[in-house]
Amino acid sequence: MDHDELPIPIYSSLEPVYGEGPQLEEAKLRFENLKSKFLEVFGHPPEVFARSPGRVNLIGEHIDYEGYSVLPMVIRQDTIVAIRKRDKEEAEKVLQIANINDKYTTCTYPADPNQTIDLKKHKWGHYFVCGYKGYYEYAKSKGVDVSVPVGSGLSSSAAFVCSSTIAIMAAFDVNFPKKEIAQVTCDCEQHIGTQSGGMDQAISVMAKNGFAELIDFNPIRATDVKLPTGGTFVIAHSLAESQKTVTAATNYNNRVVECLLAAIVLGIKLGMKSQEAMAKVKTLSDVEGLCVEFAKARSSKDPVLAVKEYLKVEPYTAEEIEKITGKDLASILGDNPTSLDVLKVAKRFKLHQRAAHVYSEANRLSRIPWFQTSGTMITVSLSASICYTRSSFQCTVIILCFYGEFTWLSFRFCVSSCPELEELVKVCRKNGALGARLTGAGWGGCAVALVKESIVPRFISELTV
Ligand code: NG1
Ligand code: MG
Repeated sequence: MDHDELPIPIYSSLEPVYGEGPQLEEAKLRFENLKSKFLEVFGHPPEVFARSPGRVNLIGEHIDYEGYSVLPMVIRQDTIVAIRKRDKEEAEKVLQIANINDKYTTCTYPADPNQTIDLKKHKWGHYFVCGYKGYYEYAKSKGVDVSVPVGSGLSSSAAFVCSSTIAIMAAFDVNFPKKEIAQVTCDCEQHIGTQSGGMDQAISVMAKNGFAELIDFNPIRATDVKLPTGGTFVIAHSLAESQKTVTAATNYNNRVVECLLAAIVLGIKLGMKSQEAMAKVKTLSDVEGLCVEFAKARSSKDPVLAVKEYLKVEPYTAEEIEKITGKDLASILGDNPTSLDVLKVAKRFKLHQRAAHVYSEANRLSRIPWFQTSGTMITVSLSASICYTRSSFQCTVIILCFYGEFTWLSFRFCVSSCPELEELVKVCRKNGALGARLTGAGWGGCAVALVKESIVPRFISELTV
């Protein structure tokens, strides 16, 4: 059976997940701590544990929500959720969510899965409620106790949402194929107010030991990619926190909205009727086909050229877009409250830059020859250097290089809108990284560096403050 069709494994022991030796010992200790904290807070031991790993994205940034493939891999750091379903007799029908770290105070929510998450008041427990609501879109029952430890290293909201969803499923003794869980968790993290694309949840649920995964969307699919040996990806935290839910209106969701508007305007410029564009076009990948069709009459099928030709570089005002579409922006955005929040603060819309980024990043990914193989990576010899400087998304600049006979996927350079991360990337490069860049949404968080195995210990010690 296809890996993605398998149900999520519920382990009866930790060995298959953590292997053996110090890692397993460390994991056992975490589970023991979680168990005693649970007992201390709720007066009962947990019934089940669920774990979901965090991830690092190697290439394909800010394109998952536009329907394009990405290449993440999971990391060992994870989130563990312990759960117990309350007995029917137990009085209060509430969700109580506690954390092993006292910094995160216990949260209580109604047991009603139809509750609305209060996005104006951000609480860490909201992520659990995302999983809870998502589960109920699948199945029905009530009353849960939970204790959650903080993930270490590269923490991920998706790891929390996924482990919560899996724990809830396990507490209710149900299981689904991985690709269905991936879709449910992608959809339910949207309750937190970010219009995320689904990469993080998909890789957390569908990862396979020893591989990165090429993740495709619509429908979600994972293809194993074996990375070259001899190199190590080192992930380092810039210590700047990216508060994506707080800054969503100016940062993440702003990019999603700009991409949608770019897609609709481009669709119209390429010949679609305005009504048709607004009804059919949801992402830039929806318009790509149109660029190709339209380009038959022209010399190139490259959507980047269509962007150059039809979207002006100067940012658009709301009035300009409304004139092209014949509709006001709020109704184009379908009265989605998080998109309307974007409208409240955005003065201008960078349609050209966003579309150019998405098409060229997606193109770069698709041109990597090993993605054309259906199974694992093949060794390719590629003499060309693909160099691309990206400033169009104002969160990352990447140059990717492929060297001669042996392929090194090398992240050469990265600049971000966050000074701490820029600095960290420079430090990585100065200390011998073949390349380094930020990973994920940006505006804080982690950098990923590709380092030759032989220098890893020295590299890590240079980076440690
Ligand atoms: P991070 O960096 O984990 O917030 C976000 C999105 C991804 C993807 C990347 C950019 C969530 C949960 N994840 O990741 O879907 O769009 O940014 O490539 O919002
Ligand atoms: Mg996240």
